[in-house]
Amino acid sequence: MKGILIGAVMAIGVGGCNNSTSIKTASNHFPSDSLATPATTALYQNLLALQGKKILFGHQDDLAYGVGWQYEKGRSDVKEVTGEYPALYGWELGNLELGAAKSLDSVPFEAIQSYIKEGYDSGAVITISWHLNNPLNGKSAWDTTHGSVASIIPGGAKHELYKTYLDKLAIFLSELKGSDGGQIPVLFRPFHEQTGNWFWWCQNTCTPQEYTTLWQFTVNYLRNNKQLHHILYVYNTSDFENKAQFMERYPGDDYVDVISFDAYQNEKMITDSSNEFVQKVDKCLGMLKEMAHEKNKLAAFAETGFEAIPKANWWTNDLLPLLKKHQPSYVLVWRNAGLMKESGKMHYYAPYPKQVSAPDFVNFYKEETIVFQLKAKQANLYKAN
Ligand code: BMA
Repeated sequence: MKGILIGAVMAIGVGGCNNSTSIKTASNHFPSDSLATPATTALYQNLLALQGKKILFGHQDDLAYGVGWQYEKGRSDVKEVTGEYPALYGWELGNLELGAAKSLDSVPFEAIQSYIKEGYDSGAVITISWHLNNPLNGKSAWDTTHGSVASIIPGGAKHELYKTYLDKLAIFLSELKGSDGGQIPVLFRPFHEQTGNWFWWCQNTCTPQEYTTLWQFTVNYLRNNKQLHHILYVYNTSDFENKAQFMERYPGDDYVDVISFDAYQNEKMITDSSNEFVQKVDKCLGMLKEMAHEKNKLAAFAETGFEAIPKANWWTNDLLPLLKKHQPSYVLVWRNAGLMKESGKMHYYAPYPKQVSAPDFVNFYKEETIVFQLKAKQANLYKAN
């Protein structure tokens, strides 16, 4: 077992005797789901073995659209700049719970399913977010009505309605099959950024007990009632002050595989003498690494970016040193929506050809420690080692 894993890991250039401890450790650890499929277990263990050495680069909605284009087969802004696709694809399921044909970002769910298959077939990793509507009142994910979470946990007035949301999610997830016929493992990141105050599941609308009850109920329902065993669960906060705050709503090791947070750069965070984003993320990634190590979980920088990337060297000056120092398992930048009609603003987080940060992104891409699609494929992430 150990030998083959070394082979897989060496294929992307991180083998050698120094790694034997972490490789052995990784194959001794299992996903939180004791019935996880072999491919899901392999993915978890392979990512654990790579943690501390390689960082997968991910992009939200990468294959569906980019700046100035939509639904053109084979296109990807990341590929058009670097020559390669990302190693990780993020997809968003908001509106699935309503039985809609398209996501809240207007991507047809059938298309998302085939993009997920395409990503998996190419050896990349899939992660899913869900800005689901508030079952309490039918408003969006950004509604912050107090008591929303309380209303959907067992005993709550909207519990049965919430179960219908999960039923739809379960169908979508169960239909994810690769060309090899196997269920496609997904990193599912529900109820994200809960230390913030902008979603109906955030800390200002529910107690820690209600949040963990919702999380555990959700996982148990998908795992036990729906028999879905191809899911790795991603616990996620926004930026945080200390470990106690990060862990306040942690639902338990049996319900979580990846611990992560989201943080974005903006112009106001940069002055001549300081960079608030770098300082903040340095602190959070450092704490995250320690907690992941203590728990034998994966650590991830689940969402980041600088909207419209106005800083030409953002990739190698701001982001890369943070990644190299703290070595999370993966990093994902948000979607390339382009011009937003409502705000008139450009909304994108990966460069496109000729974008001001494109040359720097190529330098980032060339970094030995950063993984795009080809290195992910060589690592054979879904095969037991
Ligand atoms: C936000 C923005 C929104 C989008 C949402 C869910 O950060 O990108 O436009 O609807 O994520 O994907």
